[in-house]
Parts: sequence; C-alpha cells; structure tokens
Amino acid sequence: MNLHIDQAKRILVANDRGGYTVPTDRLYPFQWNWDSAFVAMGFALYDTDRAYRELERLIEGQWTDGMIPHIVFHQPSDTYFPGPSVWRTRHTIPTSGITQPPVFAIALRKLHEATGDKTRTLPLYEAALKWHRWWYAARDPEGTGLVALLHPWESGSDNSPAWDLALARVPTTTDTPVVRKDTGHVNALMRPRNEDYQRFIHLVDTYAACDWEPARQWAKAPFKVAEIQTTAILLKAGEDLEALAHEFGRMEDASEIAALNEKTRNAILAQWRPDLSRFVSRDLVSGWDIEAPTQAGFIPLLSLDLDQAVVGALVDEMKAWSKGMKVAFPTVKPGVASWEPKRYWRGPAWAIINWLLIDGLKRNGRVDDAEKLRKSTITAIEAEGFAEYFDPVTGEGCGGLGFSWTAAAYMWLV
Ligand code: 2M8
Repeated sequence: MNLHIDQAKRILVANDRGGYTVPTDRLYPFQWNWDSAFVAMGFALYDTDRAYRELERLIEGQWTDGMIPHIVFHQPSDTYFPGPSVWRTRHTIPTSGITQPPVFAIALRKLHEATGDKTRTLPLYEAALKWHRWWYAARDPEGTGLVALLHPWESGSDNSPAWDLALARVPTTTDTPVVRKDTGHVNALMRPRNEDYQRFIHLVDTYAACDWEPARQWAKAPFKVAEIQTTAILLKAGEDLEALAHEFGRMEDASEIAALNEKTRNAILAQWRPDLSRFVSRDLVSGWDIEAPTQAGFIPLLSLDLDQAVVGALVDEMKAWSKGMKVAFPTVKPGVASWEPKRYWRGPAWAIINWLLIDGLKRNGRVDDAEKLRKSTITAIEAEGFAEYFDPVTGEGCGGLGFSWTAAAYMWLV
C-alpha cells in the first residue's frame, strides 16, 4: 500500500465542498475550471461517480454562449480576491467572466473510457462541445486556428514572463480597489507583484464595462494573446471530443470537430521557431511573436505527432533547461533575467504541467524522457508533500499546501 496515495485521497476529501473540489483551503475557496478537470482525472482512477460529480458541478456555471468560466462561486467566502462583486457577471450562479484551459474534454474522455456510461457522459459531452465552439467563435473570430486569451488568468500561468511585454501596455489604474487576500495566506515573494494585480483588475473592469459580451471585449481588449499552450490543450480536447463523437454516432459533430482540429494543427505548426527550439505565442496587439522562454512552448507535444527532428530539438532544449535542477521541469528557462524559481509561474515546477509534458513526450516516442520527468515529479511530491508547486533548484514545496491538482497528478503518475 502506497501511503502517499492514501494521503492524496485524503487531500481530495478535505478539499471537497459538496461534489466539487477547491484547489486548496482558504487561498482558493471556490471551484476552478482546469483544476477540477485534473482532479476529475484523479477521481476517475478510483471513484468514477465522484469524477462525474466534479465535472457536473463545474458546468452548473456554464454560460448560455457556451463559455465555462474559470471560477464558479458556489458559496460565498471572504478569503479570496477578486470575488463575485468584482466580476459583476450577473450569472445566476455567480462566476468569473473569463475562462481557463479546456482540459475538461480530456478528462471526460478518460472518464468515459473508465465507465462506458453513455447516459452520464453525454450531457457533459454536449457541454464540452458547446464550450469548444465558443473558443473558436469568441476567441478566434478571424478563423486563424489559434485561440486568444484576453486576460493572463485565462492561461492558468498568471504571472508568466510570457505576458510581461503585453501586460506592460495595460494601465495600472482600476475602478475597483485592489484588496489582495492571497498574500495573507502565502509568502508575498511567491506570488504575483502588486502591479500585476493592478493590471489584472484593470482588465476585469474593462470587460465588466463591456457587459462580458465577447465581441465588445474583443474590440476593447488591451491584452490579446494567441496562446500556444491553451491552443495545444484545445487541440487535445478536440481530438478527445472527436473520439467521443464517433463513439456516440454523432457523425456531424465529428466532422465539424475534425475540421477545427486540422485548422488548429496547421496553425500550431506555423508557430514553430527552429532558432528557439520552441513553439511561440503571438501578441495580437503588437503582431509580434512572444519569445519569452516558458514551458508553454513545449506543450504542443501533447497534441501533435511531430517530425522527429522537431521532437529532438524540443527534447534537447528541455534537457538544457533541466540541467542541474533538483526538480524538473522549470516553467521558465533557468538563468534568464525573468527567472524567479520561487515566484509562482516565473520558474517553479508544477506537477500538472509535468503531467501534460509526460503525455506529450510519450505520444512523440520519447518514453525514456517521459519516465525521467515522471520520476522527478513523484520524487518531489514524496519528499515535500502535495504543494502547489516546487522550487526546481532546492526542491522546496511552495505556495499553497494540501493542493488538489498535485494530489490528482500524483495518483495519475505514480
Ligand atoms: C492560480 O490562479 C488564480 C486565478 O485564477 C489566482 O492566483 O488567484 C493559477 O495557478 C491557476 O492556474 C489555478 O487554476 C488557480 C487555482 O489553483 O490558481
């Protein structure tokens, strides 16, 4: 019996708030979109009913236009900022007004494979397809195949150096007073800086003034990034939705999704930069490539069967970043000026990112490299516990503790 698996399950019990799981107590007291998808995959290993509940509770927050918001505020809590009164979305169940990477359909396919329960999977498939269409309609209105983010929080990698240039154009003025709660729970040195929060909230104010209407937001957005990590995840979700559509005999859905997948596959391939050995995002305000060296550039491994020359270059680059690190994989290239090994998405290693990379390495035939990354992740968690993330230099567990997606990742990877 692996005691760590027991502990991981206990974390998910402790973070249960009635059929949904908070990322961790107090720091994140609501249901987060991609956290719940990772958690559902963890539950799928031993409690499929609970896994379905996790996804069912998340879609209670789905908007009529198809968006599944990044936070669903099922019950009030005063330990988090910004809460529902800042978002002003006027949704029946209070939610935020932005979204997060679409891991949901990836989790749903795994869950369906575990149960074969069409009755329970089908409504979730419908919700996922509606959201998939929303991504293309609202976040790629020009039909490029890459989807854009209008807020760094949508990436899940909130203060990544990838946003530094694009975010610098966003004013620090806000209509809403910024009253941070996060730095009361964890060390401020591990969190985004105050000016980041000013800009995050400036964006929320801007979109609330557009009544959260996608076309108005698109026209007004001071931050607009066609993002490679989210698009790569969307493509994997598209592959999984296409497989479910076939399974359910939904042939029209299947061909619609296949066409979107094909367009996105080509669009991602066009973002390969051989001189950087990475894929890059594009800043749609300036029209420039985003060259900041972050983990996002490797995530296309997850959803593309790449040429071996490209895989070789990606893997060599990944190895160079991991060299001398106690824990792989650093989310920013060690040694560059923006690298801060303890500060959130500016350098630390995250179990869920490793999970995506491990799947991507396996898909592209790099089983040994996947195995090394798997061991590094497991070892870090067993040494330090189920922390939100890890300092790759020292291995120290950082951020929130008793963290749900780290528990789910452990169960999946061990
Ligand atoms: C972090 O983001 C939230 C905002 O969504 C925050 O800092 O308040 C990110 O790590 C994000 O990826 C994650 O989903 C969320 C909850 O774990 O926390």
